[in-house]
Amino acid sequence: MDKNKGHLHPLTIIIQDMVTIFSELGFSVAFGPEIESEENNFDLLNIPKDHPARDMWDTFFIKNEEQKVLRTHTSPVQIRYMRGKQPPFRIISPGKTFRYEATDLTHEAQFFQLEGLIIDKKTSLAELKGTLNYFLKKIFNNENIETRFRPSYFPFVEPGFEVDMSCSQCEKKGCSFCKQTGWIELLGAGMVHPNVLKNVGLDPKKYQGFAFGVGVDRVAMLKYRIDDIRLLYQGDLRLVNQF
Ligand code: 2NM
Repeated sequence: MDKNKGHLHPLTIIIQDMVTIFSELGFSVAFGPEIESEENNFDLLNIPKDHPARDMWDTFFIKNEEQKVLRTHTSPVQIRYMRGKQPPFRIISPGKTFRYEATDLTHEAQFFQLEGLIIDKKTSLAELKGTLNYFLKKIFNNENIETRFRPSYFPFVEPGFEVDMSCSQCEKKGCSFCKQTGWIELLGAGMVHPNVLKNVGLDPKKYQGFAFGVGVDRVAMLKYRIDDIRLLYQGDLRLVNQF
């Protein structure tokens, strides 16, 4: 490739690849603002004010703007999409997200997330698992990838899971990427909580759904073997010219 011509950033490449994979599964792409109301970012997602669950997200608040935050996830995009529409829905929301965190090898205050959402009369954890398995095999270009669901807590889903992927580097033999465990924690997921459905005007007796969230930076780091997330945001030509 002619390095002088300019080219896409690795994060852009990954997001485009993810959009292609989910488009093939019938998902449309939804966007929303990076400055959000606390209502869309928290309340409607079943994360009430003064509830300890809110501490799961280290939040940037906008100065002199009552009840406005930098979105801590892209779920508020899905809240906006669901409100006032009739299911079935099948959407992904890729975008920038923000958390008030100290920066290190694996944390940045600004990063990218991609969340997915399906709402229909009938869905299942089997469909969630099938969707995530298909996605991971495609994005890592590796048919041997498996997933492992561990029960976990997110206020907006019930049941909720943390999803591990079998290590794409060592095929479960154990290596430095997976800290010798053979598994890599990669996604959060679950069945959408009835309160969230009610909050956007859907009847939880009529509709059900599942949702998942994945860190785009983390996928890029694993796929391209980048060991410091900060390299993705420094514009260093020695990194970006490799793509
Ligand atoms: C995750 C994990 C589990 C999620 C839930 C929703 C909504 F809006 F439907 F309630 N969107 N995304 C979700 C669920 C996100 O990320 C770790």
